[in-house]
Amino acid sequence: MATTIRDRTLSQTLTARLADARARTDDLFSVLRPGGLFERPIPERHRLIFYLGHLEAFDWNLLGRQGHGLEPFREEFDRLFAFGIDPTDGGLPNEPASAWPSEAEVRAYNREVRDRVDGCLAAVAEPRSEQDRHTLVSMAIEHRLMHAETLAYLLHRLPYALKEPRQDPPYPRAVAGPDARVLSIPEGTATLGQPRAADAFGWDNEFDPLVARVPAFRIEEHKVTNARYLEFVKDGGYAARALWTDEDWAWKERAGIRHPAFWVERDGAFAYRGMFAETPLLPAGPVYVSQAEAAAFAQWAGAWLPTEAQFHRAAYGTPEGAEREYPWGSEPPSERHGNFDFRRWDPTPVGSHPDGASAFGVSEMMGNGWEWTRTAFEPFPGFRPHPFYAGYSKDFFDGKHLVMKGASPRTAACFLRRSFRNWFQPHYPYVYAALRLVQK
Ligand code: AVJ
Ligand code: FE
Repeated sequence: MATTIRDRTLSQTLTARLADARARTDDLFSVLRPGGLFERPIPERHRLIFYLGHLEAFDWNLLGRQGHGLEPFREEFDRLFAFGIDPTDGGLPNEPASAWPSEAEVRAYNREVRDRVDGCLAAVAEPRSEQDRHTLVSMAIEHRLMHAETLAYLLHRLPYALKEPRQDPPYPRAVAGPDARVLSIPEGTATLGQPRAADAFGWDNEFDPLVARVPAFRIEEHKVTNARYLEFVKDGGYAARALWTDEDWAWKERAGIRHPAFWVERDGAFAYRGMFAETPLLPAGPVYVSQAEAAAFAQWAGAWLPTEAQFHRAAYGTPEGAEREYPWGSEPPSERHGNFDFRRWDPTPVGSHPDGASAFGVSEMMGNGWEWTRTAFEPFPGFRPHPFYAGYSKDFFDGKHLVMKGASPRTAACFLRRSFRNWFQPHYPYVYAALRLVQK
């Protein structure tokens, strides 16, 4: 087939999506007041200044240098800002703020990078196939949007005085309080992953498709709420050795954890640590916890966390056997389907989006908090590290990371595709991650 000029310039859609993603992350940094940029709000992560450089360095290393073979103009920054950190062994970074370049230097690098990356996007004659360019730019967009969420976890931990406050819209509408309904899911299949043939984008861990046979099981209609988790806390869940694995107990003891990281103890009661203000604990809100805490709660409740395949079956399966694209069907995700795509900073009461329910009636599987599974993050059969970014998944197939599915209020809509997989280590309590129970 003849190659036209049109084929060889990047599609308007991708260019517009990259511009949107940049606006999204620029807006996040504009939340910071002076001084905030050099803070390290989460001990296991870099100072925020790293992320300011990282988003552009990633695009430049990927599109400019790898994709287009361009020469570096500030190589030490390309390296300094190339990769984040995720220590699982308790060893924490401790370099001083003064070890980092100034904000002005990083912003100057960023401006230069954007100019050069935009030049690559506009290039008509370029060294890569149309398909490769699509993949490269999709990676840049999705990488940036993932950081729009992980940066929100970081900003969440900053003192309020270092942030310009923003306002969430009012809750969607009053709904009946969540009853603890348990739904029966009949035996059936669940397709994890996606086929390579599709011209749709996917990260390396989404291939090849894996069709799982899932025996019948029972799952709760709603995510576990703060009110219910409070019963666990009051019942001494954090002091009950038998509810925790050896590793989880050791971590919890070492870190002195006695309640979720999103709760603050005030005179013997708990308040919620919201993004921009402390508020009363929302009883019907989903509780956000680490996987270790989620697993201990499930033990206490005499239940399990779902497997990745059970989550899929409950979310996308139908009584007729066909699998859906989204829990609610094939309509593109919108506001009525759940709390996702940056519309809010904080969660809504569970059950606020009845239009997002799955065919089996499971509520809000997309949005309002990721959901922990008990499945270790591992490759599907046929996995190949992506040549453009070989470490994206492979470095985390270590038995020390667990799969999360769904979405949070700060998850971009593109990650609601069925095959998308997220993961974190079980001792990282800062993620917008909730849980839902499966009966034993
Ligand atoms: C897929 C969210 C686990 O933040 O560690 C960002 C995404 N990888 N830059 C992470 C990622 C490299 C990743 N998660
Ligand atoms: Fe990154």
